[in-house]
Amino acid sequence: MPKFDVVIVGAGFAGMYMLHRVRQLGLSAVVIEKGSGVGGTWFWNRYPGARCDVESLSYSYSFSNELQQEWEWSHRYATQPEILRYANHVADRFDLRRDILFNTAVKSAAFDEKNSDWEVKAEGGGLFRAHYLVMATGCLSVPKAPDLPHLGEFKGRILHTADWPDEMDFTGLNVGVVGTGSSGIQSIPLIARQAKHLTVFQRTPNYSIPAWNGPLKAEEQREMKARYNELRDKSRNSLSGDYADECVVSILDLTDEQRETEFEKRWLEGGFNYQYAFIDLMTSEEANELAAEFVRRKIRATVRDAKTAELLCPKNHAFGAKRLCVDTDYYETFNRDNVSLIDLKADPIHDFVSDGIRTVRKCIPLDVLVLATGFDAMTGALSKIDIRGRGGVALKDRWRDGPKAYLGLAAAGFPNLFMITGPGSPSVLANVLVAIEQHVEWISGLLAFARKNKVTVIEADADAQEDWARHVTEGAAKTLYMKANSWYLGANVPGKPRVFMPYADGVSTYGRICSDVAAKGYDGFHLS
Ligand code: NA7
Repeated sequence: MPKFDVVIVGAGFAGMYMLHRVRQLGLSAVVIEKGSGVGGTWFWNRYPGARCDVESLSYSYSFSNELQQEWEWSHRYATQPEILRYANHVADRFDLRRDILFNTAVKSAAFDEKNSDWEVKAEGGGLFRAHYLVMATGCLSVPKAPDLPHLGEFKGRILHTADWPDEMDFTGLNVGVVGTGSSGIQSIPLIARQAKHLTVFQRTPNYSIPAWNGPLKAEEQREMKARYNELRDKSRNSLSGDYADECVVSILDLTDEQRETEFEKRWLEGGFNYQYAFIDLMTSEEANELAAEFVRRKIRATVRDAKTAELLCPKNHAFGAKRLCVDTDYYETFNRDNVSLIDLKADPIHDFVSDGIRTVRKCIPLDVLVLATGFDAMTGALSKIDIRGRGGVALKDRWRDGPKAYLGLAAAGFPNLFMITGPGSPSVLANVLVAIEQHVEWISGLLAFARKNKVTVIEADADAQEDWARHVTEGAAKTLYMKANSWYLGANVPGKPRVFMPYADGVSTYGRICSDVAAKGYDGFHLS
């Protein structure tokens, strides 16, 4: 059985950088990757319109100045193919592929208490041993199982946005899209341009801000790159991990006119800039409602049919409490003659027939059904692998009432195992590239410390983990994130415990805490 210092699961942005850092430490490593290429979420999510909702100059690695200077982004928000090209460029540039095993899914991992290492099993029988196991499995990598009544009766094509074929042409077809989160909102405008007819099945309308995407001018890119050190520092010292300006003014301190001017300015800047408009948007219901109503007015001004506009206006959850969407022509798409909207709250799906879908009120013929129904977020990929720690205890059993991980990085009872962007860390509330780099660098620091100090077993302390879980819950309780049935809370997966999973107090606070823990000799860990 091959033995490595480190087995890394997943060759997305987290796994690739972890491999690079581990090599720099002089440790042996293998990355085990289910897909046939690198890129993780950007490898799988190939649906039309898939693009990052963080600006590309920000959503990119900062660890190598040469890399960040040489790579040219074509657009403000890069498309999935461009991000995947970037991931491949990184893999080639740092010669990562020779230590990545593709087309191999990890099935289980068990801690061997006698030898203090991990035995990792792949589907198909491959066995690996490693002193450390790093889970770089991503927060949004396991599509949620479709929970639609009698879906099996439908004989047309069914696609999930997170498992998209290389080629898909909707010309002349009747298409249905279920789901109006980011994936639905990004794909609907492009599918509508091709399809004969597109029916959008909406359970909950979401807030979406225009991206105003466009080519990134060479001059602008040069200027930004010249300021990269400053911009990256600003990202690390922010709430969100982005270098966009986060306003520190309370919305309630402004006059109506000043407020309107600021909202309009932020709307025209586009994307998450709008969410960062005021310090209290995610903490004050009054502030949040003002921001929400501004978006609703924009929807009403865009969508010509007043009834459709009203259905598209979110009214039952706080602005930003479900992840904000960033779109190109989403609301405009509902002005097309070939697009219709079904409000599933008023007219739920009854069942499927061989050539269509029946809601309670009507039968809609479909050739293709697109499921944009989201993911078993944050814990899905970790629970899917049978991870056994001390005493053969399964991680998914330990997490039955909700995930607990010290700093969102390591779990008590699971020594020498680390999770990149695990539950309890900023992860999905942050620009995830910043969150990934911080975790990878912190874990690398710990591995270097362990080697220097002849530590062979690293394990989170159970009390430190409890305290951390309480701290994460208290941080979220102060916010309006608790005011929506979101995947942040596990509310999208039937039976999943309702626990707020990401760390809401911000990237800079979290980074400082992690640095303090390290400075105190890895306080909260047992090192032996
Ligand atoms: P999301 O944001 O979880 O959106 C999934 C959508 O699918 C959402 O509108 C759901 O409605 C809807 N949905 C899920 N199950 C059903 C069923 N059974 N019936 C009807 N509608 C359903 O996933 P995305 O892939 O769009 O985005 C995930 C993240 O990826 C995104 O935030 C970015 O960070 C990138 P609901 O709101 O639950 O009523």
